[in-house]
Amino acid sequence: MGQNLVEKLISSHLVEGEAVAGSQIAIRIDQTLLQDALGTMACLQFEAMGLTKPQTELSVLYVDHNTLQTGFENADDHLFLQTFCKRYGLYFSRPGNGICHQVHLERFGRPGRSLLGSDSHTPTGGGLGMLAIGAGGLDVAVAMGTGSYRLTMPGVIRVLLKGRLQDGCAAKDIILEVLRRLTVKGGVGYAVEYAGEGVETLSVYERATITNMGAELGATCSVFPSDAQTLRFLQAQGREDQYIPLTADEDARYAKTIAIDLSALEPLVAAPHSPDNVKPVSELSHIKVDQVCIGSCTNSSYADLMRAAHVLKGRQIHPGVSLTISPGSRQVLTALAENGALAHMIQAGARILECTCGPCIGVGQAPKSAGVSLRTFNRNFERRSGTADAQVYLSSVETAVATALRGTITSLQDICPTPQIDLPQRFVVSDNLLIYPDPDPETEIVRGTNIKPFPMFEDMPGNLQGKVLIVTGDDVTTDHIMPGGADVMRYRSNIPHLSQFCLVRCDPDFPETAKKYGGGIIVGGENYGQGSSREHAALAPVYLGVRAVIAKSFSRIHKANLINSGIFPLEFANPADYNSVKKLDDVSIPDLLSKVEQGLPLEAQIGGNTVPLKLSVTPWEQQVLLAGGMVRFIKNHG
Ligand code: MIC
Ligand code: SF4
Repeated sequence: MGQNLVEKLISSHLVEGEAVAGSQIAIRIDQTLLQDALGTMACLQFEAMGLTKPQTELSVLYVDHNTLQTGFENADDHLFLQTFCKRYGLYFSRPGNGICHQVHLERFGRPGRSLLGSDSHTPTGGGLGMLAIGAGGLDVAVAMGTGSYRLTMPGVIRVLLKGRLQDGCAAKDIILEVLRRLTVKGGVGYAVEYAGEGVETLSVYERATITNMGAELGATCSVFPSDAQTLRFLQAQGREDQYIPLTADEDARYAKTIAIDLSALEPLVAAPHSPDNVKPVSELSHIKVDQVCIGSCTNSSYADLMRAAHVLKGRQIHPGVSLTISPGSRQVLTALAENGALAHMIQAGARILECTCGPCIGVGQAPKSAGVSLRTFNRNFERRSGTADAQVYLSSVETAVATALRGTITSLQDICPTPQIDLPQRFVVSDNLLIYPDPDPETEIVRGTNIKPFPMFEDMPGNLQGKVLIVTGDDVTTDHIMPGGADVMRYRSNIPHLSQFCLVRCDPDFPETAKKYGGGIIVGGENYGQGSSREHAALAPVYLGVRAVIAKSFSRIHKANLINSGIFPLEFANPADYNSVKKLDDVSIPDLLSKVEQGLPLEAQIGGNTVPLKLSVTPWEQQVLLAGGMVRFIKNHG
């Protein structure tokens, strides 16, 4: 029997286990990606685990999230990261060089290679035929130090693309259609593989938009074949020698297949407050928009911004709209500056921002009160923009630029034909904001006062007792658990301070309640912890004394982060029991540790009821939990 592309990529990296869906495997990691918002903590953990040398082909650390520098904290973190890279031999991408996923695609992405990144949108690399997976910073630190990563072999969903996109439609509409059909939970436990004749009509940039937002499906990764489009992209980057063709076998099998006729797609948007709340643009044309933001790791490539510039040329944005454009990388910005496209944007009234995440993570450009913002980003979770009552819609660049001109949600078909953009034969490749590895073990790592050592937590008690500190609803995101935004993000290397913001978006009293009762447990609904890979959403709760979360189900990355932090991710054996739990109920889980060790059934007493629980973890994860988290585990076992 033949193999699908995901199976091929995994088999060629397998170091433990069998590439059969559901089984526990370990894979070799060729490349790692860290970004500043998770990287500082990951570096502290790398040191705390006693690791000393990257075992990967290449490891890169990007400064792209925390670049606002409203105080000394971010700049201190940058220096810490730069000196860490120097000491241990990592590439360091300086602030201003661009958003990690865009720069990685341009400079390091390579078909057939594996990449583990401490950012949930690392699967962007799948657009280049990579096995690219997102994880928490700690998992990336371990992969960097040991060269391998453990995961559950995903099942594979095939998305068969037929036909070709019509005028006004874009790659973003393809992934929005997939989200509409599968929802934000639909990819959990799966990888998504794109196939069919429609694939060859999509450039690497368009493919990367699609694989990027596979994160919103909860999928382990998404991947496209490596073909003539891949070669063309690598040529433009001066890296054609790294091309290899990759495709699934004809008789490959899939867990399921969904087919999308590209010719029948219409422009779509994700309405507030979830990327799967997808609606046709045609239904929303009455909505007046205050702000349009073009950028983020989903839609800030050369092709995206050139299309925007062509449409803006000689036109003026609507007086009621503020249009921001954040180029994905310095390479993109340089190309736009050189060919004059930047001038068209500026003259049309666009506000040009730095090549960083910026508004996507609530760092600047918060909309006005109850403002409507249409963004080419990947997440529109409530409050993520920085304005509590803002209404954020997600769309393609085509729809965004048309909307900026009209002032209401508009399809580009109503303004002009979609401009066709060709890649330059060769981009101007300049790596002068990339510091190449040149390890020097004598380098002093400079730690600013905001950088607190990685906290080592207390031993897990044999019997877990306490209060239910909060009961959340379904689909709670890590943005709820540990908010982004400039005010909070600059404390990413300071868990004690950060813990004061923990879960305040669900319950402003959460940190106080946790302190008052000396910790306790969190109760969650379905898909608890979806979204970002930030392990701070586990480290802050554990700092506040939370040692178990009981939920109906968990998202993949957050569950791994809980385990790494020594928090038990327990599930209701009967999801209906969730309904009877109330805030401040007494909870006890007697003999938790010994029962887990002996594989005995688990149950909790919650508010006088007996509630059967499940712990679905691998034998390795069980050991990590029993050791009190990954840092202790690695320290003890090497
Ligand atoms: C995000 O988009 O939410 C982030 C900020 O890039 C996160 C990473 C982080 O929280 O540091 C992600 O996607 O994993
Ligand atoms: Fe940055 Fe936004 Fe992409 Fe996260 S989703 S990496 S914040 S641009």
